Amino acid sequence: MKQQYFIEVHSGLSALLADKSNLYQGLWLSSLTNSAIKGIPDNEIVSIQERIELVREVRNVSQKPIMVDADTGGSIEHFPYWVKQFEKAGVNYIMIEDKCFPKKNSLLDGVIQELEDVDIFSQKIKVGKEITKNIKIYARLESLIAKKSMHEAFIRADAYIKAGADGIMIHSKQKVECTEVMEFAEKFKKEYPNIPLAAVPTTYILPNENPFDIIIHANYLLRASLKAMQNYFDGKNPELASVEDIFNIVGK
Ligand code: SPV
Ligand code: MG
Repeated sequence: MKQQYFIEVHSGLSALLADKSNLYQGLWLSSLTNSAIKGIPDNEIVSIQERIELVREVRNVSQKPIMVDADTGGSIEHFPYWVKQFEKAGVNYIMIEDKCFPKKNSLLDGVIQELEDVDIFSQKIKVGKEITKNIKIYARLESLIAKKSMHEAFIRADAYIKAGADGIMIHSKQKVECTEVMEFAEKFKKEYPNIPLAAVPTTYILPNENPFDIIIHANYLLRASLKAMQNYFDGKNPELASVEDIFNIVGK
């Protein structure tokens, strides 16, 4: 698989801009930014209906592949319903993370992160796969976020692949250095050369040469626009887009 970059979008407008960029092959519908634009924390308060509404908004303006960050995926009973609704809205990939509902954002410092039971999470993947032929389901490993071992991450990766996961994401919040995701990736690629592997380098920096198939810039557009709005309120005289810029992007 040729390496692909996905960029976070949180609105039709950000999706229009991302759609025109050659830097990115896909769109990431982040739970963090879908919550933040509503002014609320990233802990599964935003309803599934609202998440689906954003997918529709984005799909309306872009044909690029959409990967939805579906948090924990809810309960085993609810997950197939989510998958079906996301499929109808035009999603290509769903990523679910192996934390307990309601999850807390993985990049928070000073919180205890609870991992879901391996068998329950594997079952969630299985029921999700049974309901769709079109959507790829990626399992996101939170072992390193929860301060568990690399060995634990591999036990989980193996179980999730056996349950039918189409790809794996290894998450980490190492600062600047990326030794843990690189160690994981090198071993993973030897053991599972045909399973796509994704990374979300927010707090760490990946070298240009790296073994990941999908690299997700998970919050960059929201952070860029937040900084511009903060500068405006701080009186820093930021450069503003013109209203013609708006017309040119969204139409007249
Ligand atoms: C998100 O973008 O919502 C993510 C990635 O899940 S992170 O915030 O790094 O957990
Ligand atoms: Mg998220």
